[in-house]
Amino acid sequence: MNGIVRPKGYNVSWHSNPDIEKHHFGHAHPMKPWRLTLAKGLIMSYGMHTAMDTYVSRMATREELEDFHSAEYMEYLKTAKVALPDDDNPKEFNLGSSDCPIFEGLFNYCSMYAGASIDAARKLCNEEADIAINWSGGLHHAKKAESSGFCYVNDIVLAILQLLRKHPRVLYIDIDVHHGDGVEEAFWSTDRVMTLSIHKYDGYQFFPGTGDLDRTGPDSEENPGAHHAINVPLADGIDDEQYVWLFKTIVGMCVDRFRPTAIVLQCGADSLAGDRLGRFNVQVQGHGACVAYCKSLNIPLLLVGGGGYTPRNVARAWAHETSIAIGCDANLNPIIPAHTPYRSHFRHDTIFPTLDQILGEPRPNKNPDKKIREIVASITEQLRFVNM
Ligand code: V1S
Ligand code: CA
Ligand code: ZN
Repeated sequence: MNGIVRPKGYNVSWHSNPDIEKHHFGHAHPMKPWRLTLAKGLIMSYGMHTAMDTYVSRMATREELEDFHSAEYMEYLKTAKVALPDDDNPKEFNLGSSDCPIFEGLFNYCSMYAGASIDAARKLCNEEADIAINWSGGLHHAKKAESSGFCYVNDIVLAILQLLRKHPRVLYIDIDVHHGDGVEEAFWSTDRVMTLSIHKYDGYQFFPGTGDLDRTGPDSEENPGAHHAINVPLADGIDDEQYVWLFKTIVGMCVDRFRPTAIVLQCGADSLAGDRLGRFNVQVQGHGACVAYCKSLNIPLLLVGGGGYTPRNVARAWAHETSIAIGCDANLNPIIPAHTPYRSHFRHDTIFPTLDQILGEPRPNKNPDKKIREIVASITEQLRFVNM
């Protein structure tokens, strides 16, 4: 066996629902809920589920969804008729675009991934889990009354609202290659949530076009949210060495200054090398090192998924990160077990497919070390204004 032992005195809860995986955004659409089936297959073939409390998540209720979303938007989402995407005739609430198509079972899909994040947050609040995981969540672009960028309901905001019932301060960290604009906007005016997103930013073109370094919160010093939004804009091709250094340095500073009592880490896997939409050169090891660092802080931790458009790499990263959560990463055999479902999807040039090696042409690294140090200097200065 692969040495999977349930960690003593340490609880990890895993929230998933096979019904989520069956939904289809459409043939050409990059978001494939089926990547969750691949991830689950890897997690279970390594036997990791035996070291966690596993829950089949339930659907969020309308009341729970309306903790953040408007009743009008939820009503429209529930009753919207399946239609071919049409970018020329924008529908209400941005539904029906090619980014956010209306597909069969849409409302159930949204209620299920949101229910899983809400349940996961409650496990942390009740101290029934030290780490709670929902790989189907992490849909960070959704707004109060608008879908955006493949996200319809913002499960992260709903989960943070649960955490705030018990926790005075929540740190939200977002390693998806895109800017976590929906979460940032939702908590823009509060000093109880600090948002930190690391993302590709080129001023305008790369979706969603926001997240510059000087976007730090409301301008008015009287607004409690001032200085509580942290944005780390990067260029193409950042590698593990730079990314992990930056992550640990900035997260370390935020934790020292803000003293969060809970952390939510959005683990969008489109920051990995070889992603269909992403532009970075981060490897499974570097992505996982961010999870390991958050775990080492010994603060209740919610892990959610997010983007990730090369399904075999998404599955690799989230399986590896599950192993970090339960503490068996050092003991795993990197060769993917022979009985893994859909094992042929993981094949590459070596004879045996492995968990940690991902394919993809390395992109030239356009992030000079000097620029990375300037980002850290700017955030160091910003954090001086956060009251301790
Ligand atoms: N980049 C990108 C991209 N690709 C698509 C797309 C491609 C084919 C389709 F059939 C449908 C959509 N859309 C985009 C981006 C949205 C990226 C969302 C990332 C989500 C996340 O990973 O952060 C979290 C889950 N949309 C755009 O760039 C907008 C357009 C401006 C260009 C693409 N067209 C299709 C829509 C309008
Ligand atoms: Ca991000
Ligand atoms: Zn993304």
